[in-house]
Amino acid sequence: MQIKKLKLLPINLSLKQPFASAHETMRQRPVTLVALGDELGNWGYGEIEAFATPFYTAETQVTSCYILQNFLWPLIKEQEYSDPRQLWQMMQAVKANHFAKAAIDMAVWDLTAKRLHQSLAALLAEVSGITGRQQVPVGVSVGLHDLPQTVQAVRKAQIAGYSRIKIKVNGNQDLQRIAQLRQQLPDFNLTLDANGSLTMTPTLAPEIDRLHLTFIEDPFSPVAWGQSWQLQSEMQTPLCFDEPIVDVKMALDAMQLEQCQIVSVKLAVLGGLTPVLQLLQAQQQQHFLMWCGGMLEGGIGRAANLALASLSNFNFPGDLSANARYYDQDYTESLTFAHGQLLVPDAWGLGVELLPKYQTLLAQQPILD
Ligand code: OSB
Ligand code: MG
Repeated sequence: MQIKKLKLLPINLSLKQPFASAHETMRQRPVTLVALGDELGNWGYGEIEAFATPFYTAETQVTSCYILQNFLWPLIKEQEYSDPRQLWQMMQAVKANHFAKAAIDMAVWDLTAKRLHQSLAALLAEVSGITGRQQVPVGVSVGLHDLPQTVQAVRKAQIAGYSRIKIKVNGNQDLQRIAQLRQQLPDFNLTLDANGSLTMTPTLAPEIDRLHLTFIEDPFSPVAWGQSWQLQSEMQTPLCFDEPIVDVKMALDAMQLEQCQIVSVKLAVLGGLTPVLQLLQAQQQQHFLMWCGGMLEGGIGRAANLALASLSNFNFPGDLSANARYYDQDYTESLTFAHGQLLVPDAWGLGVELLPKYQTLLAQQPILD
């Protein structure tokens, strides 16, 4: 097999409502659709998940597109391959730039599954040897709000059937809002994401424990490993790493050094489906819990996350909400969501079609050298 053609289509999605975290408030979600064409005329799709700004990660949409087109594409163009993992290996001559690599890797896996007349979910189950699921229970991530708005958002998510609700918090004093929320709504599967905004104090562990969380994500900055170990050793609540998990080694080190008990896996942050498959393989030896994180994906990125999260080794409902939770108008058809579960498509590849408007726009894009 050979990849012969590359097209890029920038798409700016408008969020239904601003999404605020300790890092920034997002109103728009720019993504770039990456289309790769093979020697038989098939196309596979990937999505660049970097943000417009470098506040969450160093890469941005502009830098990812630049690296993809000028450095990654020449490494894989017209190279003979029989397995997507070979092309991923060829891209490793370029340092970091995981979002750019992930977009290509996603498109190559989509293309490969299409050529094999399989869904991507079925192909991933086959290559990993892990049982796949046809329906995946999913969670929701609620941005920063005041208490009444948080209560309302949680109630709405409960009605929609989400089986795990994550709430963003900003700073130690914001834990009081969650304690008040817990008084009103004591019984649901709650996690918090502090995006590194907490400070270690002698009372932090009991303050978190009394919230009865399933786990707490990223209390401290990604470099504050000593603090995470200390907090975890004082606290019953499991600690989960998201932002520090930028590659397979980091995930394994975090577990081995007892920094956390759970990892949030984002295929875009790790650099594609290929490194996540490596992590799943390592999980067979070094048992640990993981789940599928989210990055406010557009239609293609969300479908790739779902294919991955369909593997039964993902131990908690992922941040993989329905397309309509974020966007009135996504650029693909929506995944089927009912009773807090997403249905894994069984069409070939990612299993979602671009909406006609975007098919037309993509057709008008030049084929890049
Ligand atoms: O920290 O998990 C995060 C969104 C953008 C960047 C980082 C994060 C998030 C979310 C939302 O929490 C996840 C989602 O629902 O897509
Ligand atoms: Mg997070």
